[in-house]
Amino acid sequence: MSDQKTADIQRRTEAVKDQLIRKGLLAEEDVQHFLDLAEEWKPENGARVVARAWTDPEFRQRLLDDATSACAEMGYTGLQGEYIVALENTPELHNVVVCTQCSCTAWPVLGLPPDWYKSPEYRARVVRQPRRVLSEMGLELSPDIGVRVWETSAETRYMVIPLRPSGTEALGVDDLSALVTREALIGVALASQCER
Ligand SMILES: [Co+2]
Repeated sequence: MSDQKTADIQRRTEAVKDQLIRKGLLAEEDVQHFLDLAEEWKPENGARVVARAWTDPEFRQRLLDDATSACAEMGYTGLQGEYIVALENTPELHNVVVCTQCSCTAWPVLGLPPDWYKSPEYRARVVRQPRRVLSEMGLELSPDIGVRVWETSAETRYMVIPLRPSGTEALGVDDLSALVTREALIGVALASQCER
């Protein structure tokens, strides 16, 4: 590392974009198209998938069999969602997702990756010390619950189906989906009744 001052991300991004456009490798419309698409990629989509799986057993089965198609059925498809696999938490097993290489997520249902997910620390440590990392992130799992870490990649994008919280039997899909955060979809949190 040099101690040379580095411009902030915004300025660096603009500089790279300007160069790509100047060299004819990128058009301004491409950037706008991507930004428009990115508006549609959000964890609220994954939350709706989960809420439906909690309330519709046939959909849940389709999601477990072929999450790509089940998500597409709800309109959540496209770039970085070409092969989605849903991982169901159970009272005995908790799933957590990482991309150790970079920062892959299933964009249509999880949105773009949050900063902590991209951090070298999370990527390296969650593989070796999943319980400890989860605990540091506020999720204490009882020792009798197994933890499975899944390496997502450019080809396979995972989403976690968290356990439905108890006491939510009377809630409809809208209220249920409000319990599911991006963190729960990655597996570093539970679906809770106090979030969002
Ligand atoms: Co990646």
